[in-house]
Amino acid sequence: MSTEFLDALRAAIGAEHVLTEGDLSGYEQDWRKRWHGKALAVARPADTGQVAAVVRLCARHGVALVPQGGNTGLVGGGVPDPSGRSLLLSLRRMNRVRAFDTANLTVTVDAGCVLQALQEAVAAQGLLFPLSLGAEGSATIGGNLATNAGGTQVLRYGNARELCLGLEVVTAQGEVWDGLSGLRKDNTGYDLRDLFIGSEGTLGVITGATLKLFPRPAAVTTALAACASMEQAVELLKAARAKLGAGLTGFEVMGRFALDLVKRHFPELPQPLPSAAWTVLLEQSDEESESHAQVRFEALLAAALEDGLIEDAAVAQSQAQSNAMWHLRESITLAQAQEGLNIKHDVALPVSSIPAYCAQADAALHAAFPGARIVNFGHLGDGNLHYNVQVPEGGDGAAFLRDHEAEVNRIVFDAVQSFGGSFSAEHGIGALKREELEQRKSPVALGLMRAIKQALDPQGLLNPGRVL
Ligand code: FAD
Ligand code: 2HG
Ligand code: ZN
Repeated sequence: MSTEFLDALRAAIGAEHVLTEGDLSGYEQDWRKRWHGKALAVARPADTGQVAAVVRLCARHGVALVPQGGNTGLVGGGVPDPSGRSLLLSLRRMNRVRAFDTANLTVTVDAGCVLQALQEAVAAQGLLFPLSLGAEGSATIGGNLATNAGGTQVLRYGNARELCLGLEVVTAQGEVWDGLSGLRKDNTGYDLRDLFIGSEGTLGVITGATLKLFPRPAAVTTALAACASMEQAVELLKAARAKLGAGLTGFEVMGRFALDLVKRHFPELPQPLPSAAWTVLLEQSDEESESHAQVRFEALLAAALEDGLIEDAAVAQSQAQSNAMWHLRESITLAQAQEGLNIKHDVALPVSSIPAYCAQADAALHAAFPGARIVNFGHLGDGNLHYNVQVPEGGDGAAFLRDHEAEVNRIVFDAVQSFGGSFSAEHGIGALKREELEQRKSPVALGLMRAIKQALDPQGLLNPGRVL
């Protein structure tokens, strides 16, 4: 069967774009190196028509397929299982910017466009595509939409869902749904676009998207502030919102241990506030000018200092300093990877509950696992923490994960649930959080999700074993 299938695949997209030999680890292993899969083959179609042809072949031969963009996902959703029976469908060759409509403030792109390449193409038009995340040099628009990615600009611009006006999708049957509309308003029945966004490759293959663009702000300024406690960081957010309004475009928090790990693995990165218990990174976008932005920032920080919300602050005086501040923030994930095995939690909470959540979860974890190191950082402005756990210093990481990962997760997610939070804010479910979904989502919600999956993919060939 598989020879016949592979021959048909080669005929459909060209033999050189069907990979079965050589080092395929870039497709078969995830970014964190936690999942090591094996694909029947890697198919690299060139356009939507070829994607549809591949999906039709899969449907005819009963072959499961795993869509993949940049393979930067953090929940094991974009790599094949180890069976060697599913097809890895890589969208990376589909990387064209199809069309700008600058009057409508939209751009239409192929799903395999790399996010950073799109940001740059949009900037060349004098406009802004605000989605921004640490993996933007490799992550694709299709992957961003399939996971409903968040990142560092959600506070002002929303997550990937809010930035998408239209989609083009190849269905499980290999039909093309052309929903590439740039309309801001369209209440003509069920919202199919929103069904596919965040579906992690389980309902259809996203092949194109029409995205919202924005005018570029006149100035973007960055500052770091030192807070003695998470309570103060939350109070600072309140003050920044009140003083900067929609001008506040980023509000990230970094715990001391997260930055100590960065210092250990990237000692060359400047840390202007080396003893802060919590470092907040604030970003402001200003419609007037750089000097106007600096004045507003300095007024906000001076008042915060006077009110005891912060202990110290550093305002970036140049683009290079601003880049260095962001680089510090984006390096935490890399420092954690260098440090060794860890357990990631991407949780959402009402901002008002975050200090109490941290106190409760920290105490429960330290009581259960003395020496466990909590790497707490994230998008505080969105109520989204990456509340990660690094195994005890010098401990056997693999043994710790094998013996304790489930209990660590239970402690963290029980605390999250007790504050009305979510166990997955922006990374999705993938393979990693299926059990959590099963246990913590309501039976009614799960029933509806299964009915949708059954209706759209009755053969169960799209990314099986992921999400549901
Ligand atoms: P992949 O990893 O290739 O795939 C992810 C999922 O989407 C899989 O389930 C896959 O099957 C599906 N998929 C991919 N393309 C398609 C398609 N065309 N059609 C249908 N399904 C598809 N995420 C955030 O939300 N915020 C962050 O701040 C953030 N920072 C990160 C920083 C680092 C260093 C890293 C490594 C990751 C980060 N991520 C973040 C996670 C990840 O980058 C995002 O989830 C990203 O959107 C995934 O895009 P991708 O193209 O790499 O998708
Ligand atoms: C970030 O915000 C990413 O940097 C990655 O979502 C988070 O490494 C993590 O846990
Ligand atoms: Zn994040």
